[in-house]
Amino acid sequence: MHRLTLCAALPLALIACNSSGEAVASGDETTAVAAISPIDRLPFETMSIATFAEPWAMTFLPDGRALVTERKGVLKLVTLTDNTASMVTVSGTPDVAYGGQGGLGDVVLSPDFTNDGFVYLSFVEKGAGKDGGGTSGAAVARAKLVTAADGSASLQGSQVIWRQEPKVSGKGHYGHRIAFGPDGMMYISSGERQKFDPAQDLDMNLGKIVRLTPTGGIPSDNPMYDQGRIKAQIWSYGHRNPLGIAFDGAGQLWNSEMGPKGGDELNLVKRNANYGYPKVSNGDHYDGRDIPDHSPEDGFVPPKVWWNPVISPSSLMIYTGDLFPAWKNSAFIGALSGQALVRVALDGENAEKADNWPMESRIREVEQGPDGAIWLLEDGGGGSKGRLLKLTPVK
Ligand SMILES: [Ca+2]
Ligand SMILES: [Ca+2]
Repeated sequence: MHRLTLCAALPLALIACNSSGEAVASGDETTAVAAISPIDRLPFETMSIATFAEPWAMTFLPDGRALVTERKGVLKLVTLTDNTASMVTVSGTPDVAYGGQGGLGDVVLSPDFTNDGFVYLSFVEKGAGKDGGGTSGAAVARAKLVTAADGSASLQGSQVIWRQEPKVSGKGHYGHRIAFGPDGMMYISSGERQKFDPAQDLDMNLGKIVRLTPTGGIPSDNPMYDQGRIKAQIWSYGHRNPLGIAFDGAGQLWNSEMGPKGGDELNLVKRNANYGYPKVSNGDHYDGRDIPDHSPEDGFVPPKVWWNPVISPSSLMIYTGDLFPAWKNSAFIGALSGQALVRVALDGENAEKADNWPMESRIREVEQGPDGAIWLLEDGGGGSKGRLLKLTPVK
């Protein structure tokens, strides 16, 4: 068993995680800190605020309420008061194709939400024809969030403004996280749908990060703007399943990515850059086939940080709050198989693994709250609910 796995799986053992997430023995293994639970050692207090059915994403409104998506297609508007929650279901959400990794996905606000009221949702839809011909793909819709005096809420004027093309078989690797940049443009992470080569095929928008205007148009400064409708969307390529995208305080775009076996990644995303999948990866295919590692001068951009064994990064948040001052400009990554909250310290274009805190459940989403608290959504599923967790400094 690898030491990192041991650290997560045997939290009561006499083991502590050092800054790289590796396990280190803590003195005499027969007499040391056996009574201390790992939760007591975490540098934050964790409160369970609410539960959801397979929650996937959340975002905060300017008034402190939150929107939470549930994968079967439900959007909740959540009012948070003194560490309790009440919620209503928002009507008018798109029909989603639920199954496998598919369903309702990300939710983000328009950069001008206070004035325009637009929210953006990603979701999976079936292909055309009877039962979609067995195909599906991610899409992004924009709609106006309207809240009424009686507390009800609806999405109005919903329009699909982007789609994965082509729709293909299978129900995995949709990606479909959304982030707005300081340039006002919308970036969408698009997974390669477990089809490998599309990540290198510039006539498909699978395995890419695409950059669009807030209405789904093509910005004229995209790298392949004049090379046809699909190429024109592409900002970066050679991605596998990019499940997190976020901008840092300097306006740089980062993405966390589920790579192949031994190859989960945090990338600094640059315009027109090729991140290599499936031609190169520091991991290898799950069926055992080799993938050449990144090497200098191979033409592919290597990750800033990678994980072996994998953590299964679900989400990415770059912290700008004041509640945890030591973690400003750190990247926070939710880990699914890793069952952890992972911190990576960012310094300009460099990144370094910093912490790997065991959370004892699959973490699907990481979000920063208005007051700088860190919020997590557990994955749930398999009959269990996913909790909404609020992390605050230890008093
Ligand atoms: Ca979010
Ligand atoms: Ca490799």
